[in-house]
Amino acid sequence: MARHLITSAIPYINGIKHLGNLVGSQLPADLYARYLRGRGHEVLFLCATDEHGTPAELAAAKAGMPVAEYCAQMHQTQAKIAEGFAMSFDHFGRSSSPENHRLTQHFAGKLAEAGLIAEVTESQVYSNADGRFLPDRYIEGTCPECGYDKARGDQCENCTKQLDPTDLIDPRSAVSGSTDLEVRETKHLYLRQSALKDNLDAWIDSKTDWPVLTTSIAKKWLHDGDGLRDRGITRDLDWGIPVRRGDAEWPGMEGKVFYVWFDAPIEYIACADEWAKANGLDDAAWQRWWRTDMGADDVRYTQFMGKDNVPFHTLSFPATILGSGEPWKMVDHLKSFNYLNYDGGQFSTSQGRGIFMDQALELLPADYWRWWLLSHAPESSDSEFTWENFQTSVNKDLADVLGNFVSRITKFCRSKFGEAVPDGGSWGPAEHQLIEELAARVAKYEALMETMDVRKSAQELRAIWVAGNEYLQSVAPWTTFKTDPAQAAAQTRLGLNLVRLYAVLSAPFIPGAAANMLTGMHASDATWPEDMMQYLNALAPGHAFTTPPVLFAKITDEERDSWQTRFAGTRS
Ligand code: B3M
Ligand code: ZN
Repeated sequence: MARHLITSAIPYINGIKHLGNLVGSQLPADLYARYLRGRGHEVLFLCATDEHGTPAELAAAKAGMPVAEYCAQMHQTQAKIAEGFAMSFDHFGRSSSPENHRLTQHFAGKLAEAGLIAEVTESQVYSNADGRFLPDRYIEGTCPECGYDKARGDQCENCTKQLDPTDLIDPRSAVSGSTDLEVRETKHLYLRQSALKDNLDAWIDSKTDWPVLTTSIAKKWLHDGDGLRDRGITRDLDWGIPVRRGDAEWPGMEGKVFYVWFDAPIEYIACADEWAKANGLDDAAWQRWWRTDMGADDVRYTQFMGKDNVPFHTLSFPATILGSGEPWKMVDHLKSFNYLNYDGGQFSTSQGRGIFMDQALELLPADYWRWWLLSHAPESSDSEFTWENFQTSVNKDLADVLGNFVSRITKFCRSKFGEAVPDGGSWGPAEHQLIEELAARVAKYEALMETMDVRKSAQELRAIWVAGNEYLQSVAPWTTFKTDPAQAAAQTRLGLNLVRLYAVLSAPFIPGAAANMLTGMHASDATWPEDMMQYLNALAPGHAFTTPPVLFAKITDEERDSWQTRFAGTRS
């Protein structure tokens, strides 16, 4: 048994996330957490809302609410939707928590002690029309790197380049659209990341098992000219974590807050502290996950995120941790994702294009979405959601293959033997061949899940379902029954045991259906299979079950067409 710390990129508070956000972070993280728990490992799976910075301020202003109130409300909303998608977080925290305030100020203090903070008087864009400085998302313009014309002041969404507002070409205020901008002086703190370049380089080089997508982005920004230039970690904003040096005031920085990307990853740590407090545990309980001097040395830490978040996790956050000189756990594996596109274009929060998490749950239960998203995860390249593809995948994989298998075997048993595992007969070559095939496939499935090959894992799981279906089709207990009821009983016994096996193996992908299958089989023991022969004998003759209701309804062509039309435009 090992200990696994898992974090998902923490979603911005500024609205409900779309399915593209979900598949790039929370969902695969949940898949991995559920799998590892299923294998008997100790898991701490954390996520939170990312509540500071300009996105929060702008969204609250749009909603006409005080920002603290907006965040509290939106946190509840996001927590509820995450629950709807069956996210098995051990804690869903808030980056605005007192724990994160304390820890962020602590890190700033340590970095200052180490000489890694510079106080810089810099030129910042000031909007005369708005009467304020325009940091980050308060300003938009053209990306100097790739020419994208809706780049934000903090990052270009198109090419992932981290930006400063003054880098933008043809800048305009995101608040008023005004181009009456001027550059004024203001004092800010800079994290001297460049001083840590060699450390970071060596650290990234040591991560030989990282996906190419992760290392290539990290290396690109590390070596690409100004990739690792020192970055401002404070802002002229009202909402955020006040700039302090540990417990002490920071002279000259009154009224300023830390930059959201400085405090957001620190929330991964603070969230563990929140988790401990929420569960009445002491500091040692969370520090054993995060402090290598408190036992976190044997923790394996995996992060999940979309590719645009990679630079912050491979450079900025590690710079914060390394620079502190303290024994904090650093990430072991960083799984990143490309983008999911929507029906010929991009999912877009700002434009309301695509399907959002709340809308998805209004149409169908979480398992339908989880299965499609994970089996089409944008791993090696961007992938695309189309309603046709979604319909095909749900109807074939979930309804025809898995759902049909479960319903066929349980209904057949009920009609011929009653709702209990039947006795009699014995297993012959067909059964032994199936059991052998399953043992080999499950081993492959495990290997793919260990390495977080999400799509391939889904394919293997599907092949495991197909194997059972093909077995049932070829031995046809309904035909056998006419001539040899004892043999049909043996075949049915294996089929019923397969339902339990499928429930346990499928739970990381489709936890809802898996739970229904286990309940139907009255199976209280959901431990992972070790010995396949033994496992498929676990539900012994006489063991009662209840024929489960239909697991997955097919999506009709009418439904598909009406949804496609309904989601063709943009959300207001
Ligand atoms: N909130 C960006 C996002 O939601 C950002 C991630 C923070 S991870 C520390 O995509
Ligand atoms: Zn760009």
